[in-house]
Amino acid sequence: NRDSGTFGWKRYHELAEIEAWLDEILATFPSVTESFSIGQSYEGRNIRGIKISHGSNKPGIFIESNIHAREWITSASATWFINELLTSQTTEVRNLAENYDWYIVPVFNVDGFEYSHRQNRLWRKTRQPHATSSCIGVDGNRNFNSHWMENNGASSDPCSETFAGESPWSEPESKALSEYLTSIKDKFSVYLSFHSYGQWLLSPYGHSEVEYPENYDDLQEIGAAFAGAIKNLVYGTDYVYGSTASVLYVASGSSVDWVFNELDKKVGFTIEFRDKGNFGFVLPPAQILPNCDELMAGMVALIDKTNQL
Ligand code: ING
Ligand code: ZN
Repeated sequence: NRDSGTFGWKRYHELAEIEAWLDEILATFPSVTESFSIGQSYEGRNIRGIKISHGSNKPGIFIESNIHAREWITSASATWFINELLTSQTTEVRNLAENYDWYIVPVFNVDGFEYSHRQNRLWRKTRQPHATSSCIGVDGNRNFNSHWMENNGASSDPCSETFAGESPWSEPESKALSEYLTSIKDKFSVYLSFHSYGQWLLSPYGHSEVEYPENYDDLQEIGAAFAGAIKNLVYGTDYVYGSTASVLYVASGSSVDWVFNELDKKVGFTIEFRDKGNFGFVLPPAQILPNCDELMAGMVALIDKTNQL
């Protein structure tokens, strides 16, 4: 059941299609799914999520996807993953589906995502205007209140792609997510943020390349399991793992760092999906399903290893 109905994963879908599909899924699996809302975006759109649960109080896993508008592979993969949790009959996936409470937000930056479909394919930020500049939007992944703007890990220039915002939580989207996550903080233990591109599994911290979490060795073991499982698939794709600042660059005020530091979570990762720059953000639709296969293999290994530690 890789490609069901008129939705499917052979092309990218816009927000209205994703929401219609989500409603269909909720109507088809009413006993194990629940709709939730993070809140409203700057332009007034509802930021929607789906909870998948086969019973009360299983350990929770939260997936935030498409915080950056142009990273379309993230919502394509998140919707595929939702579909797998609900329809796959393989033991590995059934175990994932039935032993955890899943909270999945397939398109977090709804305004930016819509803009990337209609106006500018390579738009990254939110869509709130700025009082003293004609440039629009904030990097949602720099707007969280954890080491905000420290160590040059974000920009104070409204025209920059990594503009951190006027203040932490200046964006209604990040503020709403922080409040929602706080309200369910006892219900989840793993936080994942989907991005593209580069084929990395990034752990905290982003804000510093000299500081490391006290459980960094554990996070590295999880990273090795994740990358190994993906490498073993027929595609042989390489993923590199390590802390965000050491593998990629210093980035302050990210969602994962905030969840890790302020909500006291021990397992938080950013997954940077395909590719390594050949197509970059404009990943061809033919690579959606291969990327999804890698996500599932990596996810099974990540959860397995997390449980062993
Ligand atoms: N990369 C992420 C970014 O926000 C990142 C990298 C991950 C930064 C985790 C901070 C924390 O820049 C992309 N491609 O957006
Ligand atoms: Zn991103």
